[in-house]
Amino acid sequence: MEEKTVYNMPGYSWNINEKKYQDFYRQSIKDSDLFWETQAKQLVQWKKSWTKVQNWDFYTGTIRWYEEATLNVSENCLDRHLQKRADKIAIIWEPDNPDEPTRIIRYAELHRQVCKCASVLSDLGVRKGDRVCIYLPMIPEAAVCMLACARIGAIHSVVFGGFSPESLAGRINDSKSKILITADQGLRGGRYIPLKANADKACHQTPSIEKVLVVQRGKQDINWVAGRDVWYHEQMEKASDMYDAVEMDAEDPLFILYTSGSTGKPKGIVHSSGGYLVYTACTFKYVFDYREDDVYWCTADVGWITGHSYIVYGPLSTGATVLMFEGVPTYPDASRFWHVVDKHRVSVFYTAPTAIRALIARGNEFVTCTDRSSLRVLGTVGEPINPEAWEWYYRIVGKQRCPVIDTWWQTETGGIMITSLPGAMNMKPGSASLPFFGNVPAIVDDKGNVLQGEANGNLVLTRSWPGQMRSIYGDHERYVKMYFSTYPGNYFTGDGARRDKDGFYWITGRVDDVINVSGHRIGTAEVESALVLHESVAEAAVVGCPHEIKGQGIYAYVTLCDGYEPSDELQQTLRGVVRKEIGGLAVPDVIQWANALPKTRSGKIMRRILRKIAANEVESLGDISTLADSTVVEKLIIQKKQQK
Ligand code: 6R9
Repeated sequence: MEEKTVYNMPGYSWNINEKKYQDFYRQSIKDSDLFWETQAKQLVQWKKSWTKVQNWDFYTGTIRWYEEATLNVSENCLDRHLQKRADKIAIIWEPDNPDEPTRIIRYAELHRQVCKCASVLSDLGVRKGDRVCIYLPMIPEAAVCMLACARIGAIHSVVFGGFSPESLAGRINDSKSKILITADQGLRGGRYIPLKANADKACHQTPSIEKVLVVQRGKQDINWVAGRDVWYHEQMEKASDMYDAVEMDAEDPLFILYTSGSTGKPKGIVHSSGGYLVYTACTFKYVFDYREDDVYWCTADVGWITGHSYIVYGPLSTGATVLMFEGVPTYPDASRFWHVVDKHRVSVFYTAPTAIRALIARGNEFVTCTDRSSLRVLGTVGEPINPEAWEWYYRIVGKQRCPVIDTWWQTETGGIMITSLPGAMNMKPGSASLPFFGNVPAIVDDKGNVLQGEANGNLVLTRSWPGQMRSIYGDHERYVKMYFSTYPGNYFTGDGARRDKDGFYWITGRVDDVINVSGHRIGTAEVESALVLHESVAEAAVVGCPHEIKGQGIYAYVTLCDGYEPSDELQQTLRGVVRKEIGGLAVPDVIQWANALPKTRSGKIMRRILRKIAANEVESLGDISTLADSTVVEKLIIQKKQQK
C-alpha cells in the first residue's frame, strides 16, 4: 500500500509535542508501574491506596490493577469537583428537535440528581453488586442512572435503545438484572422509539426483573403494569438528596456491556472500577488535549462503549463540560452537527467515519454555511476511516486548523489504545498512528510469530493496561479462550493491521466473523441464527460487504426449504425476523437466494468465497479446489446477476 500524505500540525501550543510523546512513551514502557502509579495519583481520588500497581497474567486471563485500593467512581465524577467546579456545566443536553429547549446541568445539580437517583434505586432494593439494566435514549438521565449505580456499587448494563425486546431480554437474563430503567419513549430524527413497549415485551421473559423504573421523555400513552412499574420523576421528587458513596475495591466491576463476538450470543464485557477510571481519565486528557474551558462533544450513544468511556466516565471524572445529543446528524437537515457546534461553541468534537460519510453525501454547503471557529480538535472512532472521509473532515469541517485524531480501541479495551495525539505526531489519513502510553501492540502472523518492522498481520497487545476488560460475565473460560488462546501470552484483538516504516499502525478491519456496520459490531452468527428461525430457511450464511456509507453492509445468503419459493415478500419477512430478534441495525442489506452454499468436504461453509462474491470480486476467488462441489460457486455468481 502506498503511503498517503503526511500533514504537519498547525501551529498551536499543544499539551504534548513530539519530543514529549517520545519521552513519555519510553518512560511508560520502561517503568510501567511508575507511569501508572503517577497517573492514578494525579487523575483519581482514592479512599485507600494500592499495595501493587499491576498483577496480571495473559495465560490465565487474570488481570488486576491497583490491588487492594478502594474508591468510588461516582464520587470521582462528582463530589470531588464540587469545591472548584460546582457551578461549572457538566452536561449540555441538546434535544432531537432544535426548537425544544437545551438542558444545562451543572456539577452541583448533577451531584444532587445522582444522589437522589441512588436513593431511589436503593429504596427499590438495589444493593452493591446487583445488576441494573439501563435501556434509555440519549437523555441526561442515562448518565445520572449510570453514576447512581456506581455510587451504590451496583453494576450497570446499558442496552442500546435500538435493540429489540428479544435482545434486551437476552441481556437482562444473562446478567440477571434486578431493575430495568427505561423511558416511555425515545426520539430520534423526529421519530418515536417505543422503548417502554419494547421493555414490556422483554419483561415477559425476564424473571429476574422486580421493578421497571420509567423516565418520562414524551407524552405518549403507555401501558402500565401496576406493582412493577414506577415513574422516575415521582420517585426522584421525594427521594433524599444525600447518599454516601459506597467504598469499592479497585477490582469490583463497574459495569457490564454486551458486544458481539465471532461466535454465539453477545458476551457481557466486564470492566473494573479503579483501572477503568484511571485509563479513561488518562486517555481523555491526553488524546483530546483537554483544557478546562473546553466544550467537548462525543456523538456516540451511551449504549456503546464510546458513550460509557468518553461521554460519561472519562470526561466527568476530569471535570469537563460534555455535550450530549439526542438526535441524528441529518435532522432536521445535514447542518445539524455544525449548528450545534456553533450554538454551544464546541471545541472538541468526536464522531464516527460513518457519520462523516453520510454528511459528505449531502454536500459541502451544509457545512460551509456554519462558522465552526470554536473547533480545536476533531476525533474519529469505530472503524477505519477512508482517506477521502479523513480529508473532508480535515479540510471542510476543520478548515485545516484542527488535527484529526483517529482513535483505535474496542469495547474490551475500555479506552483508546492506538491513536494520534494532537501536536505530538504527524497525521497520516487512514492510520490510527501510534500506541498510547503504556501500550505495546505487536503484529503476528497466523502461526503467532511476532513480525518486526514493516509488517502486515494480526494485531495483538503484548501487555496489560488498566482499562482492560476483566472477564466475560458468568463465563471466564470463554474470556480466556476468546482473547488469550489464539496467540498465547498475548491479548488478541480480532483485528488485522499493518505497520509502516515509521511504526504507524493501519487497522485493516476484523479478521474474525464480526461485521462492523456503521461502527457497530454485529456477529455473523447472530444474524444467521435469527434467519434460520424462520420456517422457510434451511440454511443461512452471512458476510460483510463494502458499503459506501456504513463501511460494511450485511450480506446474507439464504437457502430455502423445499416447498418455499424466493419472493420479495419473503425477503421482507426475513428482514422482519432479524429486526425482531436483534434490532434494526442487524437487518441484512442484501438477501441473496442460494440453491446451495460453498462448503469444504468436512461441511464447513467457505465464507472467504461468499465475501468475494458479495464484494463483486469474482476474478480473485482464490483456491476453490477444496470445495465439496465447486459448481456451487458458479451458480451463486449467476444467481447474483439474475437477482439484480
Ligand atoms: C470503540 C469501538 C471495536 C472494533 C475494533 C475495530 C473497529 C474501532 C477503529 C476501528 C479502525 C479505528 N475500530 N475504532 N478500526 N480504526 N479508529 O468502536 O468499540 O464497538 O467494540 O468496536 O471497531 O475493528 O475491533 P467496538
